Formats: sequence, C-alpha cells, structure tokens
Amino acid sequence: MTCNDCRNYCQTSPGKLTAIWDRFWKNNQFKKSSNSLIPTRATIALVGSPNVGKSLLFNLLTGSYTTVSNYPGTTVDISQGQAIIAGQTVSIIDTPGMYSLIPMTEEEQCSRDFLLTESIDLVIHVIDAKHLSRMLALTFQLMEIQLPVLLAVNMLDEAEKLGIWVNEKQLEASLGIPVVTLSAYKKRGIETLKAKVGNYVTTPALSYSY
Ligand SMILES: Nc1nc2c(ncn2[C@@H]2O[C@H](COP(=O)(O)OP(=O)(O)O)[C@@H](O)[C@H]2O)c(=O)[nH]1
Ligand SMILES: [Mg+2]
Repeated sequence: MTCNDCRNYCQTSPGKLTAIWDRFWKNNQFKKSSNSLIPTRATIALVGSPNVGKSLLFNLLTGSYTTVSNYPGTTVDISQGQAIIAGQTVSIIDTPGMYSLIPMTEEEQCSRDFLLTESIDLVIHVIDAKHLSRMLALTFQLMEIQLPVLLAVNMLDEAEKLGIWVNEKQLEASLGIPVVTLSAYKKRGIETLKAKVGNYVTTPALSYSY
C-alpha cells in the first residue's frame, strides 16, 4: 500500500508535513552569516526516551551553533545544529523524547512523524545503560521500519557504579548494528561515536540488513 492509499484512515499527510519541513529547513538551516553557508551532507537524528542524555550529546556534537524551533503546528521544541564529522558538515537533530513508535504524547507524535516523513541518513538511538534491555524495545522498532540505526549506550559512568558492564562488541554482533558505549557527562566514547557515525557520512550507501 502506498502512503496515499491510507489517507482516509490516517491523520498524517506526508506531503503536507514534508512541505512544512522544507520551509523549516530553509528558514533555519543556514541562519548564520553568509560566509558560513556550508551545505549539509547528511542528516542525523538523536532519538530515545526522555532523560537518556540526547541533548547533552547533541551539545557535545554541535557546540553552540544550534537552532531551536517548534515542530510545525505544535509547541514541541526541536533543535537542529551542525557538526563536522569525518571532515563533512552534517546536520544533527535533537528529537523530543519518545518511548515507542506508538505515540502517547504530543512529543512522541512529533518524533514519530519526523522519523517517518523525513529523509534521515542515520538514527542514533540513545539509551541508558542502566536500563538496557527495557530500552532496546525502541531499537527493534526503529530497525523494523528499516531506518539505519546506531545504538548509543549512554550513562556508562552510572551503570559502572552499579556494577553493570556493557559489552559493546557482543551487543553489536547480537543486534547487527553499530553500537557505541559512552558517558556524555564524562565525555567518554565521543570520538568512537564520531568515528562510527563517520561511516555513514563518507559512505552514504552503507546499510545494514536486519
Ligand atoms: N551521569 C551521567 N549523567 C548524564 C549523562 N548523560 C546525560 N546525563 C544527565 O542526564 C540528564 C538528562 O540529560 P538530557 O541530555 O537532558 O537528556 P534528554 O532528555 O535525553 O535530552 C542531565 O542532567 C544530564 O546532565 C551521562 O552519561 N552520565
Ligand atoms: Mg532533551
């Protein structure tokens, strides 16, 4: 079934949303002075439950040149910034917290709509290492809808204090997607994250089969 076939049953109008987002990007993507108009090669979205460290990670990746806007038609904040990864300028989006692709709140609805309607080169699913198995449910949902997913297991410092150790390589082998363990708070694992994200920036055709 194509998207248009289900229009009568669903509230989301992909064409309309895309048009709104086109305007959003045009207004916000190159807001800085004209000598810093650097085209963005890839779009990377940070997604995950509330309070897992998405915004802290977003700030570490983008620095202070960010734009905060309302998601079209809502009062939900969505931040967009740029980062240099593997020598390329990439666009990083900090999405509102979501537990599942089946939305219960306006924030989740915005994040879900964003993921389903926009062209995204990589989704970084940020999870809390202390609640690994519970949070993997959304990872599987993202993989199921064929999005390119990188799992960022954050809050490693807190997990380690509780005696929880995460085996990055084993998790990568089990899930079949790239995994990075990190502590955004301690700035641990950020370079490894950038290196793995760099694969998506320099090799756009790279994809994983689940
Ligand atoms: N100990 C620890 N705290 C973190 C880490 N990452 C984020 N935090 C803290 O967790 C809280 C929520 O982070 P935030 O980035 O706002 O989460 P978001 O809701 O996913 O955007 C803040 O107080 C952060 O400073 C981490 O790796 N370790
Ligand atoms: Mg946040």
